[in-house]
Amino acid sequence: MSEEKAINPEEYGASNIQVLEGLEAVRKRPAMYIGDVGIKGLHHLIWEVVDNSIDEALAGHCDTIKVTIHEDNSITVEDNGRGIPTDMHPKEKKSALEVVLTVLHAGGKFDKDTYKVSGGLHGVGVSCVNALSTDLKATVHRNGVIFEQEFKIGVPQYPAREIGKTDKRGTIIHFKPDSSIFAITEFKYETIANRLREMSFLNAGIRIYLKDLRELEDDGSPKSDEFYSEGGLVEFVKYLDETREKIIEEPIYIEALNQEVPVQVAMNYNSSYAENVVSYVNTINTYEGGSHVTGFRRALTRTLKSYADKSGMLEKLKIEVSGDDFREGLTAVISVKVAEPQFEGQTKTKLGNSDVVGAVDSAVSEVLQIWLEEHPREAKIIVGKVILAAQARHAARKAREMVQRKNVLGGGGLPGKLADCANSDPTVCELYLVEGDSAGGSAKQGRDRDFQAILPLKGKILNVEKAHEHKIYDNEEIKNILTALGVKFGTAQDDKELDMSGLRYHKIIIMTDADIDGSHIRTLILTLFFRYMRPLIERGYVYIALPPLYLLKRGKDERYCWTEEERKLLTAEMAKDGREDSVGVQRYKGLGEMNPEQLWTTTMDPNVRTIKQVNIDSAAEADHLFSMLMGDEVAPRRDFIERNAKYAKIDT
Ligand code: 0RA
Repeated sequence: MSEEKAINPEEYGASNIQVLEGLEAVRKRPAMYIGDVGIKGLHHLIWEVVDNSIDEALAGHCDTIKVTIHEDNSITVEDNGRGIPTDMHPKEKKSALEVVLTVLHAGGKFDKDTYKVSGGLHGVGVSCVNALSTDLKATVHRNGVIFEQEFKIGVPQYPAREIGKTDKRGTIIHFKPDSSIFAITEFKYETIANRLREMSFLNAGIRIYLKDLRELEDDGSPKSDEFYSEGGLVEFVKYLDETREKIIEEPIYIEALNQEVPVQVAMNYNSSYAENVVSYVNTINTYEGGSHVTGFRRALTRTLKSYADKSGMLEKLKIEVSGDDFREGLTAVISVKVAEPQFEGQTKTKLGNSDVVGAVDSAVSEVLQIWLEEHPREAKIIVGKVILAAQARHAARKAREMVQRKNVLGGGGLPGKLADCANSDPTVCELYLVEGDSAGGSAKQGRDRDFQAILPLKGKILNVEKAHEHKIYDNEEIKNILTALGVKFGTAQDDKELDMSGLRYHKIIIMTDADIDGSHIRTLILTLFFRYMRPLIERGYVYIALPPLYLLKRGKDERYCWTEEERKLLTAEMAKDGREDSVGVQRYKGLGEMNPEQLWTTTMDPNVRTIKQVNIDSAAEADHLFSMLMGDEVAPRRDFIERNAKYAKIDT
């Protein structure tokens, strides 16, 4: 933070020292309030404001929220709620509006009837957003009057003032994040869209609009979306499984709202092998699960097991059915509301409150048991699927044991195709997964042998989205990846757990050709990591290499470009005398067209390369994307590729 941007107490008046100290604290240690000052923290500002509008909607006073990204990367959030109260606050001697916007945690103080449930992870209130914005303007339509008040880095520029009459109701917050606080100030449309979509599923009946004035469609209108869900979690499950083949027509819906811990669950089974349980506490995605997920699993296993036992279907089965078997091909969304959530775990996204286990367990058991009895045909299909899962798990364990034993007996044998690095410290070592033997050869010659290892991959690896686990042990390329990495699947306690104790590289870099095949192979590899080695993605170990798309040449002047835009700019720059045709263009279609030295200088040299870290922003959205890109249904995939063609061009 620069000196002149600090809050100046003299300008502000001594009576406000306390308020000032609060806002100053936010500016001094923003990460304590919003998590970080990177891209996540930046977007957190929007969630904070939208959460307030959602709370207003949950209290039954608002049904529409509009979010606008302006050209200057400022944001407007507008709702049609009651409007933040504007009357004078007796103790503070200023309007309630000003208090809400300047006093930490003041947000809900005026309204004891509604208890804030939409946010909660940070739940710091709009005053934080205000403190971290160079400019914020609040406009309130309330009781027939329009009020406004403006702030700079949280400091009011004037008391709330009346500016006109209105027949509308609602609150409009416009803010511009402070670039001296945030490392990045560019908002990402997809990140916002994904969160708002999620919000609309989690809060059925609220209409949320998103508009991006930075980006115009071909017809000149701004890029926009509308998110609205009538069916809530049931529709969420349908959305997640859009491209999967469902084995039950309609998702099962469970709700128990009139209790200490309100519980909502929607679930369905599909013909895939993956378990996809997405969980929320107060609409915050709990990636690491926790007590609500434990309660759900317990109830599911116990209730289905008891039904299956009674049905006699398990009698012929020679092997034990395990908890995992009840979750193969399961897609579920769990949403609970907890008054004082305790968040634990590495990323503080694991619910700790132990009383929630029982609340979810009893709600799910009770409703699921009745559902099974009322739907004998569907129940039979589910139990049949569980039996197949148990058998396949048995086969997978055998195959896994065989492969993993062979690896040990073969002297820990690394794959013959792996060109390993000299260094044995995993924290500095990198593994390049390279498409094709010829590019693999160039990479082997071009690399820094000390810490860079190369594993060439031949052709397309198995699509793990559509194959059961035991199949992956038949696949040479996948086996090579696993042995090179040094990871194992399955521990004594848990068939699904990833044993990373032998992990040999902390950077795993996927390097494929810049064409359709290349992007397909990249997606296949990512799917393997997403389904079987997700902790590696979560820890930030997985990257995508970005080889250049073009080489421009004019005499001795050679430059690489990564985007079409860059190519145009550089071509113009290189042809200063105006003759652009004097600049030679080579379009790289494959990595193989680059010699070892070129590959090193453009794509592998840590000092100059750009590599893209793969992260799981929203597990639910990532799952939807993976299933869509790898699933059977062609239409949504084509749709997606077309929608994202602009971005795909840069990447592929
Ligand atoms: C405090 C009290 C009341 C509403 C709000 C805050 C409120 C805050 C925000 C923030 C964004 N949109 C909002 N809408 C409402 C209730 C006041 C009453 O009783 O009328």
